[in-house]
Amino acid sequence: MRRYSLLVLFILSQVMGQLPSRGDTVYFLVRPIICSDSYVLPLHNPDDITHARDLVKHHGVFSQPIVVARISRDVNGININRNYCAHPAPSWSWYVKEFLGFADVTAEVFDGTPTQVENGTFVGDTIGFWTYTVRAELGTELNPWCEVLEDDCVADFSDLAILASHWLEENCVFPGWCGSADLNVSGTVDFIDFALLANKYLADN
Ligand SMILES: [Ca+2]
Ligand SMILES: [Ca+2]
Repeated sequence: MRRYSLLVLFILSQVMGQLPSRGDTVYFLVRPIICSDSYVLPLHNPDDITHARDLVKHHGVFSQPIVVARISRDVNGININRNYCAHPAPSWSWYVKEFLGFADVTAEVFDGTPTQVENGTFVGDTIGFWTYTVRAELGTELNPWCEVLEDDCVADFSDLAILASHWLEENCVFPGWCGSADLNVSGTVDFIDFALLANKYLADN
């Protein structure tokens, strides 16, 4: 029995060790020298985080400055990936799904910009933008709701009023997303957005 328990503990520790825990994620901002547009890079591995901090420290002039990552255009809920070069930071309709590594060079097919991903000029699912690198650390508690909710990071009736004023609007697009009422950047303001706001309201109040 004792041997069985130890085996279970061992397997659990191995599985847990391979899963990035929520507290391990550190968010970084990837942008060019002039902040024209940007995207959010979540990192879990301590070595990757150290390298990203070195890039910030040396203002991007460091080895392997290019971020190679797989992206997804299937946003589920509120998107952590926003353009923090603008204020308030508008949500992109895509995000970094998987960090693949840092590189000195990438193939031309991976070069582009966040804006080109958004407008469909860049159609691939792997990015390695040549003139973009890690320029700032955003911390571990990045809260995208703060960019959406009226006046503060808390869901209240003023936010509900905004959602109601855009109710059932269609053709919501970047950067406005129908006055930020299209919370999940799906293109329409509907019950899914209402459910997202309702859940946030229950969590905040
Ligand atoms: Ca509010
Ligand atoms: Ca929506």
